[in-house]
Amino acid sequence: MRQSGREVRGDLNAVGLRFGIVVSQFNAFITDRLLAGALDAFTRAGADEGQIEIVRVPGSFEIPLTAKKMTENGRFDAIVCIGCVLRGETSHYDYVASETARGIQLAQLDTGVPMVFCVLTCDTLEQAIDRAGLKGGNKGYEAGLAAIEMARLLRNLSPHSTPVSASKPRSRRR
Ligand code: INI
Repeated sequence: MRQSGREVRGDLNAVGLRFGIVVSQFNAFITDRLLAGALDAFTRAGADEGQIEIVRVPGSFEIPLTAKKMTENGRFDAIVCIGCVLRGETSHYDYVASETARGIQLAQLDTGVPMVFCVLTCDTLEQAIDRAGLKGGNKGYEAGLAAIEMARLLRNLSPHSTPVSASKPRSRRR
């Protein structure tokens, strides 16, 4: 399809970017694997250890406040929020899952720092295992890539930057 105008996007180059990762210790069996996935994405994209800070919180509910606090001194280009909420017998799950999601969204809107939502919300442990790279894909890896892309995108959107992936002029179709 013919496009007009400039296209701005983020690439997947992590060189020179700084990342925060907030990890819930609740369901650590799952969240540790999501963390490993995110770190794998950063490393493959060219980041080294010095560009990444990992902060551990008790449960998913504590992620939003911590992520927001981490933005205060402008150290991070993006933050990955890692948790795993498993449905139990009561409505506790609903409160933790929805408030965590809402809090993370509010935190990124308030601060302008991209916060990637990597909080699994699953009915069973097996569903979480399937998403934490033990059998198939790892949502932590996907979250790492999303953090890199969003960090780059926001840099390219800033008023004084030259977009790295602005569309090349296309020849006119007749
Ligand atoms: N925290 C989680 O990250 N996952 C859960 O499944 C969970 N459940 O089921 O209770 C959970 N609860 C703890 C919560 O996140 C807070 O740490 C706690 O309520 C203290 O504020």
